[in-house]
Amino acid sequence: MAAANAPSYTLRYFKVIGRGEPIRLLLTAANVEWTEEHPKWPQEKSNQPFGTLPVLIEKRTDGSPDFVICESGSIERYLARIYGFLPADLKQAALQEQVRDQVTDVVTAFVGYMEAASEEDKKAKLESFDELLDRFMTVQTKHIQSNGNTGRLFGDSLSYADILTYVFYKIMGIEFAKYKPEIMDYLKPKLTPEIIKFIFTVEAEPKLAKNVLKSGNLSAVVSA
Ligand SMILES: N[C@@H](CCC(=O)N[C@@H](CS)C(=O)NCC(=O)O)C(=O)O
Repeated sequence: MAAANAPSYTLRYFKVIGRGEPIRLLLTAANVEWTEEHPKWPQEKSNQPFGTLPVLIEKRTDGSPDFVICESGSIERYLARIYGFLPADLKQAALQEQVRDQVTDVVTAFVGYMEAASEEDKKAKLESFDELLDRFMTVQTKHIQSNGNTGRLFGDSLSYADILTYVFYKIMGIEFAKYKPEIMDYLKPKLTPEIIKFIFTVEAEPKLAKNVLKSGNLSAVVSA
C-alpha cells in the first residue's frame, strides 16, 4: 500500500515492452499508485511534450497533474533516484547509469541488422551486433561475479541497473524474437550461469511480483 500523501503516476506508452518497460517496473518496485494510458497514434502525437512516448505524469494526492516529463532515460532516472534504485553516491550511480548506454548500443546494433537493406549490409551488421553482445555479456558476468554472485549487478537489493538489464534481455528474448527468431541463436549460447541466475533473481523479486511476468516469462525462455 502506498503512503497516503504519496503522488500517483500515469505512464503514457504503447502496448509493447520497449521503452515503457523499465518505467513500469520502477513504478511497480516503488509500490506507488500508477496507471497506464495508450494514446491513439498519431492523432495524439502533437499533445505530447516532444511528440514521442513514453511520457510520465505525476499527480498530486487530489489527482491533479503536478509534473509532466518525457524521454525514457530521464523518466527512469527521476523515478530511480526518488525511490532508491539509484544510489546517492555519484560514482556508484554513474556505474549503474552506464549500463543504460551499453544496453542502448546493443539494441541499436540489433535494430541496424533488422533494418539492413542488402544481404552484405545484413551480414556486416549482424557481425558487429554479435561482437557487441559478446562484450556486453562478458562485462555483465564480471559485474555479477564481483558483486558476490548473488544474481544482482550491484549491491544487495534490486537496482536501476538490474531493471534495465533485465528489460534488455526481455526485449531481445521476447519482443525481438517474435520478428527475428534467429536472435536466440546469438543470445542463448552466450548466456552464462551468472546471467541466467540474474534473470531468475529479477523474476523472483517480490517487489516486482505484480508486473514482471505480464510481458512474458523470460526465465522460461532462457531455460527452454
Ligand atoms: N529519445 C526518446 C525516443 C522516444 C521514441 O522514439 N519513442 C517512440 C516509441 S518507443 C515513439 O514515440 N514513436 C512514435 C513517433 O515517434 O511518432 C526516448 O527515449 O523517450
